[in-house]
Parts: sequence; structure tokens; C-alpha cells
Amino acid sequence: MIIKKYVGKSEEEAVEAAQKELGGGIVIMNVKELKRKGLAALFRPRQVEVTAALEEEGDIPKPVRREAPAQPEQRRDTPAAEREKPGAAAENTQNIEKRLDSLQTLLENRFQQDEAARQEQEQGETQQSAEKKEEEPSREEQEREKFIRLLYNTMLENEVDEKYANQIIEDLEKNKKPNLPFDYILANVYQKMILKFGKAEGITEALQGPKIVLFMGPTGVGKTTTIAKLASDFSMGEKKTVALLTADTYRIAAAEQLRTYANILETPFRVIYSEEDVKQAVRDFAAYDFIFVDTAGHSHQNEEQLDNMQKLLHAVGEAGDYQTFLVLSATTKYRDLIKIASSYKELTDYQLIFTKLDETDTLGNLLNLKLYTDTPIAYVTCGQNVPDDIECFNPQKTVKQLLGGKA
Ligand SMILES: Nc1nc2c(ncn2[C@@H]2O[C@H](COP(=O)(O)OP(=O)(O)OP(=O)(O)O)[C@@H](O)[C@H]2O)c(=O)[nH]1
Ligand SMILES: [Mg+2]
Repeated sequence: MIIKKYVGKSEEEAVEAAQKELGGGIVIMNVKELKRKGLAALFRPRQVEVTAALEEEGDIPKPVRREAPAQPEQRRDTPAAEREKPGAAAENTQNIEKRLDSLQTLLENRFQQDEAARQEQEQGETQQSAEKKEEEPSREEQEREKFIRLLYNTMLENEVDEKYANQIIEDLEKNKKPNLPFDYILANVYQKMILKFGKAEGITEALQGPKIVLFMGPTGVGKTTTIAKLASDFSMGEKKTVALLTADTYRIAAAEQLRTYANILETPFRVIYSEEDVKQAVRDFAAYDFIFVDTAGHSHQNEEQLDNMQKLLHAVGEAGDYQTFLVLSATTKYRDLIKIASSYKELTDYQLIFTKLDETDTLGNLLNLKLYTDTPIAYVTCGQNVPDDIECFNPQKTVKQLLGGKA
């Protein structure tokens, strides 16, 4: 793997320079603004540094230069204004994770703590066995193995499926060379995990006519709230025209919930009862950019409900260009998520949205479900506030958390 830093007046310029030299297959691992001190800050233009990585078979690893740990003010949570909002253009990489350096510091601190504990234990052993250990030639290699095990255990603590954690480590072991520095190992695991998450296309406009966007998922995961957040982002933020439909006729309150949001956003709203209603609505809102369709929460075990969903999908497919999103809660048990995702996969292809990230500290299921379904995550939500608590899925941020960093 090649890891290099590039500097430009903007992030885009630095990324362009990286692509020019390393090609399109790079992964952006870190972005930071270079801080100038004193008078230089006044007279010189802003400079942004990106760290780009390129996987290359047989490449001789180059150690990454250790940066000073991030200043306390850089460690704060990403403010809402800086997060990549769902309506923003895909190329907007403005919010790529900025704190890989601090993650490394954190992991190294943890490693050193483990090391200190181990050394204390060693001191308690007999002089003879201590001397014998010091003579062991592979001491540094042993430390590296421990560092890799620390990364592995951190993934498991974050509920990454053992199977996937093993894959990541096995991949690392395959290309292992002697004397790999810790930061190279960390960067390699980090990059592999980002690649595993991939990139979702998210909601895209139709070439012609409105794009119908259907949201499905279990009860209470946040489908309606997520639709309200996205509708707000696209209509208020992106100035797109959005119409809202609901096929949730199981509960009166469900239709009212979306109607209320539609009133606030001043977008049209309609309840659809039949396949013909779907087609009529698409004809009526033909001039709109998007038609978002809410659905009733379904139990993946209820055949009748799944049958109704199948009919709705069929009607939507006949009515025009459409996309589907499966909304899942990050708080649902792994085994249940697998069953839910599988039963919806039988109905249609979809992209994933994960809700309620604010209600759990362990995000392993995001990676597990991405890999299990081979389906990218498009959006994540992290609170009840409409429209603020939603953002485009940011793999850098999640991977950092999975390796022990703070959100
Ligand atoms: N903490 C937290 N709560 C959320 C999030 N998204 C939605 N909620 C809450 O979850 C509850 C259910 O949200 P809804 O949008 O009604 O869920 P739904 O999937 O439409 O529910 P049904 O239509 O009944 O299937 C509400 O109290 C929301 O405020 C989130 O990201 N974090
Ligand atoms: Mg709902």
C-alpha cells in the first residue's frame, strides 16, 4: 500500500493532485487544514492536506509520518453544519474523517498501557526466565502481533462479526512484511475497512420524470421520521420538489404524522390505498423531482404484510423510475437484522439506512450488514430532531469508531 500526503488550496485540489499521481483507485484516509502560525496565517492562503492511500500488490510499505496528536478543539464532534447532508453532491468530501491521527494516538496509548501491565507481570517472574525472554529475537514481532490482536479485539468489542474481523486480519497477514511500523498496520486495517463499506449512491434524480423513493422496514425503526428529514434536506436544502405519499393505512396516526411534516414543508401529501392510487399519484406529481413513499412497519415474519409490500413494489415499478431503501435500527440484534435483511432481499434490491446511532455505542452491525447483504449504507440518523439528525454515511467516521476511536 502506498500512503502519501498532498497539499492544496482546497480539499478538492489536494484530492485532484493525489488522483493525478496515484490514479482513481485511491482511498482518502484523512483530511486536515494546515494551521499557520503568526503573521503567515494572515498573508498566506488556506492549505488543506489530504492523506491518500493506494493498495498495491507487492508494494514496499512506506511508514506514515506520525503527526502530533490533534489539538483538543479538533477533537470535538463534527458540527451539524460540517456534516455531509443527504442532499449534498456526492463529490462533496468536505466531511471526511479528520481524526485518524488521534485514533492512532489512542490505540498506541492503549497498547502502551497493555505493555506496561505486561512488563509489571514480567518483573514478578524469576530473573532467569526474564533474561531468557529478553534474548528472544522476535520481541518486536511479538509486539506487532499484540498490536494486531488489539485491533482485532477492539473490532469484536464493537460487535463486528468474528468472521469479518478474521477476514480483515487475514488480509493483513497475507501482505505482512517484517518490521512493519504500527502506523502502517493501523492505516492498512483502516483502509481495508473503508473499502469494505464501499460507497452508496444514495437518492439520485431520475433522467426523466420524478424519482419514486420507497422506504420500507420493521415497525418503529424511524421510517417516517427519516423521510421527513430527507424531504426537508431535498426540498429546503437542495431546492428540489418533493411529494410525499404514505401506504401506511394500518394506523390513522401514521398518515397524520407524515401529513404534519408535509404541511410544515409545504409539500403535497397523499394516502395511497391501492396499486391504482400509486399510479395516479405518479401521474399527478409528474412534474416533481421526487416522490417519497412511506410504508407501514412490517414484521419480516408476517407473510401477508410481505405480500402487500410485494404488490406495492410492483405498482411502483410500473409507475416509473424508483429506488428502495431498507431502514434498520442500529439497536436491533444482529441475528434479527440478518433475518429482516434477508426477507426484504427476497422482495427487492435496496440500499441501507441505519437509524438510532445515538442509542448505541457499538456499530459493528453496520459493517456486518453491509457485508452480509453486499448492500451499501446510504444514510445514517442519530437522533429524533427533524431535519438535523441525518447525514450521508461516512465510512471514515464509523471505521474510526470500530477501531476504538470516539464518534
Ligand atoms: N433516538 C433516535 N430516535 C429516532 C431516530 N429516528 C427516529 N427515532 C424515533 O423513533 C420513533 C419511531 O419513529 P417513526 O419515524 O415513527 O418510525 P416508523 O418506522 O415510521 O414507525 P412505524 O411507522 O410505526 O413502523 C420516534 O419516536 C422517532 O422520533 C434516531 O435516529 N434516533
Ligand atoms: Mg411510520
